[in-house]
Amino acid sequence: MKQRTIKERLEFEGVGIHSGERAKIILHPEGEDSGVAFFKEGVKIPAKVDYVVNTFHSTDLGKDGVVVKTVEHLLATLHLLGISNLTVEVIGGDEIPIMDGSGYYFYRKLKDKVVKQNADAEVLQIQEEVVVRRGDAYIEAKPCSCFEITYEGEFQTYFGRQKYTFKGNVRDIILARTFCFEHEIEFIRKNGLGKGGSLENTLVIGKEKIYNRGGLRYQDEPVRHKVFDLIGDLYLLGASVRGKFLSHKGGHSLNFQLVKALYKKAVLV
Ligand code: 3BW
Ligand code: ZN
Repeated sequence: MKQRTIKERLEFEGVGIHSGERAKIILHPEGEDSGVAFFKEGVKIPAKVDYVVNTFHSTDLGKDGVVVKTVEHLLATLHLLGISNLTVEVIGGDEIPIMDGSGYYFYRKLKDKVVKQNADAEVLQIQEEVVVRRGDAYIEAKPCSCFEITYEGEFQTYFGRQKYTFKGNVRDIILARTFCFEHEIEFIRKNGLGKGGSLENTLVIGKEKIYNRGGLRYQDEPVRHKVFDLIGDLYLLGASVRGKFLSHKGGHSLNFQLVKALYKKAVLV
């Protein structure tokens, strides 16, 4: 696989789900071997595991006191498109716009702008099984020349148990929105988060119903979104990944643990 960037700069604008602030991001093409990075207030933050500063309800990166929040959905879209060289300039707020809560807006604008470069892309291949755990949650990564991700969720309300396996078709996950449970909202807001969260960008799940008019985009939308999140967090390895993944009730912190563990063990192909 060749390295990829974009043909020309692209802009997105919108509210941050946690900060509630409007921000603009400008995606700039970059040359071979540049990698993906964020740029804000003169500081360049590589999209790599070493720069993770928070994994509570989002994945945030930081360096030299500058923070860029909620990078996971944009990174997932870049990972799915194999875009390896690009800088994301963040203007205004300190958070990537949530758009409609899925990767759809990013994907739609980016997909026709992708260009191949000459150098071969780095691909991270899982060489031996790695498992990370926290309480009853775990994520397994196994060797495979494929890229396959299964997510198993046990949701208290409405959805119950759900399991979904992604086998590479972007359409199966790109529309899946972020979600939260009605009973979580108070706690999230008390923590100063979710200020930009609304039915416009989040699937809000009640005990017996979905609050969003229009309902679900997939019958198992939450677990598909969880797969999407993991694809984004895995891109913090700094390269596309090959392997078979199973996440049982995982989230950003466990994803982060996995990425740290893989960083040591995986081998570049
Ligand atoms: C709630 C939950 C999250 C809101 C406040 C009020 C409303 C709507 C939203 C985000 C990992 C999947 C969900 N990360 C904001 C965020 C929020 C995510 C975390 C998760 O997609 O599990 O990428 O604020 S949790 Cl009405
Ligand atoms: Zn998400």
